[in-house]
Amino acid sequence: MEFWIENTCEDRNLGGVGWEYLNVLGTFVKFFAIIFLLSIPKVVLAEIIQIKFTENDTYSIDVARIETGDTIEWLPENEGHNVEFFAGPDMDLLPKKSKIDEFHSIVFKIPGVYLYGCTPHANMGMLGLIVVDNDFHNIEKIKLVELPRVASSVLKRLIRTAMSSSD
Ligand SMILES: [Cu+2]
Repeated sequence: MEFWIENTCEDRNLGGVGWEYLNVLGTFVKFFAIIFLLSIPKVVLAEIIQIKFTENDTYSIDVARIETGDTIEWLPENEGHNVEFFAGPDMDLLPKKSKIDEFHSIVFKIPGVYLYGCTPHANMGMLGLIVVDNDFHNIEKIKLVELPRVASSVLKRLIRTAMSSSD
């Protein structure tokens, strides 16, 4: 009788050790799974948005809403256009201007609103807005950018579009 009880206890102990081991292993697996899952979205969510120069002297996307780390590529699919920045969250550090008919690519790292246009056609309203991280902190400065009448009304429309889809 005594022997039988001892034996059961030993079995139970062994079983206990086994479960503990599995629990520790499970915790490790969960820990690394979480770390893994947390690290994925940052990589996957960095997007590339492509904007074309159209035959109507416009940009195919006039209001682009992106996140920090996203890239915008401008594709010179029609001739005679480029990209020049007029305003942004950091006025001392505006993205660089592109040459006419050249492919251009910029990674946006500072949240805020950017205004750009085509050097030869901005006055006619060939403008684009980029909103990074839904951040409108510098929108008043964007509104103050001086442009000729047609361009100025285009800018107002772009700002309305950007702000109406901001939620
Ligand atoms: Cu142009």
